[in-house]
Amino acid sequence: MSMNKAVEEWVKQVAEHTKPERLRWCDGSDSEARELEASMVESGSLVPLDPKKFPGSFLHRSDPTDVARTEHLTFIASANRADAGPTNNWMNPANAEGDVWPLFAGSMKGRTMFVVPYVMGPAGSKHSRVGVEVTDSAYVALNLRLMTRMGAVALRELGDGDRFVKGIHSLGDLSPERRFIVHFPAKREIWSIGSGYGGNALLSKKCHALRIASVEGFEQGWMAEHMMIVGITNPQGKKHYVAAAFPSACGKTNLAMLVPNLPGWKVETVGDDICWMHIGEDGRLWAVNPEAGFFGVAPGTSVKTNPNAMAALGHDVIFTNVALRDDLTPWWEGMDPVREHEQLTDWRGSRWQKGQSTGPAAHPNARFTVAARQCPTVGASIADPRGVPISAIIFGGRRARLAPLVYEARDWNHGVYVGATLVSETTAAATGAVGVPRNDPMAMVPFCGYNMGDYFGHWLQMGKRLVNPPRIFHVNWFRTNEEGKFLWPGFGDNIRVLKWILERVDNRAPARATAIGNVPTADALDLAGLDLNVPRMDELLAVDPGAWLEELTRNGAFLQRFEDRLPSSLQAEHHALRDRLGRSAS
Ligand code: GTP
Ligand code: SPV
Ligand code: MN
Repeated sequence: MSMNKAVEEWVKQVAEHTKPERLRWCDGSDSEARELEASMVESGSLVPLDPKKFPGSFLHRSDPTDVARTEHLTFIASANRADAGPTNNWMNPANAEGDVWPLFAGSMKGRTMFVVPYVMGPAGSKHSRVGVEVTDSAYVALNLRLMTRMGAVALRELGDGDRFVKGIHSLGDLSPERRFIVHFPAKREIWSIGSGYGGNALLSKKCHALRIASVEGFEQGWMAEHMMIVGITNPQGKKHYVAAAFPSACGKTNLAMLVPNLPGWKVETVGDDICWMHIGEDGRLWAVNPEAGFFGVAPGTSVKTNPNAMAALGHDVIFTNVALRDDLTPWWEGMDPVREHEQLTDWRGSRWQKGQSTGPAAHPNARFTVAARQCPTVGASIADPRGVPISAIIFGGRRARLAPLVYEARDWNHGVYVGATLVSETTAAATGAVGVPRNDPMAMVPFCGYNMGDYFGHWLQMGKRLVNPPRIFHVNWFRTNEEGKFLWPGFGDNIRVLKWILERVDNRAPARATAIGNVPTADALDLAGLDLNVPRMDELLAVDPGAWLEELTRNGAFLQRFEDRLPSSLQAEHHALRDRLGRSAS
């Protein structure tokens, strides 16, 4: 493998401090992967699945105290606290040097240090970026090989340049007391110690492609977003691409792989989690998926809800924290019913039986890692260096009440307000309470590497530069009735909502203007073949001005936290909404 001077120099420095026993440059080859898998099987950190039913696939159990992102241990180390903003934990860079760097001293003793070069984005695209993660976790190296374009290809892309994001990762002693994920936006560097799980450890994903890239995008005039990307073709053959931002575990992967419950519609999966967007020469917004694989939520994934994901999971998959059947196949809640008296091994490795054991068999944030090319709906556009043109942007969250199934923002600035005031109930993707509503602008609160007041300003600026800005919508698949049952069938039936959205884009669908935006008229949604009665649809599409005024108050308090960094036009949107709600409530 061709070496790069700047990378070599940096790797040497890190090794001098972390003191690994061995150094291994990962080339991304099959033989390398087989070798790493074999050594992990031997050490017990990978369990091979049935080689006939799940060839090339493994189960990994992470430490039980290390099963989700830990937002309270994630920091932005910018020179000024104000540049991290009120939604980030800030760490003085000097304190990072003094308190966190010493934790890396000798942290790789007796271990192998893997040097993992990767490209985010299609090879040869001017939008792509190179990163190098050094890690003492073979699990991380194997995951990065599935999630990114990893190995020799990245060093080729970098050439003899020195512009790469530096990621230093060590498992340390896995103690939450000594766990830190620290980002240095100015020097494009990430330090992560004490966790081997997901977004804490696969530094290409949230740390590089969102926190560092969001800063780079702010400086260079593009956007790094927590969005899936999907192409949708209607029965007449007209295709639109859509990007959607939902908070963690709120439905991006499922929407990206949807199997439409309407005849004649086709779906192409481009990305399921991260989206980098640039203004093209035509003045439109173009999107690339920087990743090359999926790290998807397992529970709830089934042949019924997401057949494309299930088809992708047949071979060469790393499952993390799922349950294991005695025939060495994976299982999780929502996959298929367990047989009567069936005993499983749960995510911790203990025997488990439905109704007899406490807690779920799979961890609620159990995940699968799989290369994107294994998904039947992934097409050629994922590798297109130009990306795909975006016709609509969708924000959404989990709201048991209030937010209607779908509404359309009045224009770009109002859409930015809708994104900035996104509220969603928390999920198992991060540690902490589940089901608590929180403000999560653009689904980026855990992932924006700078002050979100400036981030809102960046969105507004991007809108000004766009010739034909995408229309902006808000969806909510998660309204429930008094018994807590979902009112909307979701999954494949979400195509009905996407159909209306794309007809709005083409100026062909009716809507009723409300204070919060445009809502489908009673007959505008295609509900053919769906058994939903009129009162239920009315409830799903209702806008209650009194309840929205309460929401407005809550959002007003949230936006105030940005003080003088809050753009005045967002403040103006807030007041305009207050006036419209006031008029419709009286
Ligand atoms: P991250 O990878 O954490 O960013 O999550 P994500 O946004 O990709 O979420 P994902 O699609 O994996 O969905 C998370 C959970 O929500 C799964 O358990 C899904 O089964 C469930 N879910 C997804 N779409 C729907 C829907 O339309 N209706 C309902 N009721 N549940 C859904
Ligand atoms: C998320 O939490 O939004 C994820 C999973 O996509 S992780 O990579 O662990 O952050
Ligand atoms: Mn995510």
